[in-house]
Amino acid sequence: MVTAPVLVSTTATARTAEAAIQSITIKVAKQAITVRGARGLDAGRVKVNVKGAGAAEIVRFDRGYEDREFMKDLAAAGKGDIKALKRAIANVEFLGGFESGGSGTVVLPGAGEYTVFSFASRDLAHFRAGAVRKAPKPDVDGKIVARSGPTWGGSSMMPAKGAFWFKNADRTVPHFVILQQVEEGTTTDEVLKFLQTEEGPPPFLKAGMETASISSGRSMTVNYDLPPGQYVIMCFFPDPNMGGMPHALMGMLKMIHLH
Ligand SMILES: [Cu+2]
Repeated sequence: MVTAPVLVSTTATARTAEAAIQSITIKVAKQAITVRGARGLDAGRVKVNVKGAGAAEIVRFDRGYEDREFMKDLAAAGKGDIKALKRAIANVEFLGGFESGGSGTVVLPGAGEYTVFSFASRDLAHFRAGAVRKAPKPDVDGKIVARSGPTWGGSSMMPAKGAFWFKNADRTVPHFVILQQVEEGTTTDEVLKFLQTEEGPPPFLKAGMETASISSGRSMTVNYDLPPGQYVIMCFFPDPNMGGMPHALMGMLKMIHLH
C-alpha cells in the first residue's frame, strides 16, 4: 500500500470510519465457544476474528426456536433428515463466519440476541447487540455471488491476497464458499465428475479456504491469503429440495484465478 500525504479532512474521516467498526474475537474449543469484545456491541457491520479448534458461524434464531431445537435439527440434518434441515433453514438466519485463523466482516441485522455455533464444538455461545450502528463496508479485491440455480457469479480473477465480498443473491437457501486450488486447466466438468463418482485421484491441490454459511440476501467480507493459481469455487450446503444433495454436486462450481 502506498503511503501518501493526506489532507487533514481526509484523515479525520478515516479515523471516524475506523472507530465506527467494532470487532469481536470468537474462540472455538470442543467444550466451549467464547466471544470476546461483545460487551456494549451494536448491530451493523462487525469485524470478526476466529481462533481455535474450528470454524465459527454466527446465526440468529426466529422467536420460539432455541438452542435445544437447533442442536437437535443440526444433528438430524447431518444424518440426512430433510424435515430437520428444512426446519433449521426456516428458523435460522445464517449471518456468516470464518474458519479458525480467518477473519472478515459480517453484518448483524438488528438489535437482539445472536448465537455462535461450530461443527467443532458441542457448545453454543450467545451475545447481544444493540441498535444498528452505521459502519462502512471495507474495500474488497473481488466478489463471489451465489445465485439461484444454484450457480456462482462474480469475479473470475482476484489477487492472491486481499478481501472478497461474498453475497448470497439466491432467493431460496443458504450458501457458503470453498475456494479449493486445482491444477491449472482443470474444468468444472472434471471436478463434478470426481464429486459424483469419487473415482480416480481428486483433482485438488493442497491450498484452500472456506467461509461459514449466509442466508438469502446476506453478505460478508472475507480476508484471504492463498498461493496464486487456479481455484474451484464450491458450496456443499445440503439442498432441502434435492434430498439434501450438496450444491457442488448439483453443479454449483466455478473456476477462478488468483494472481
Ligand atoms: Cu450452496
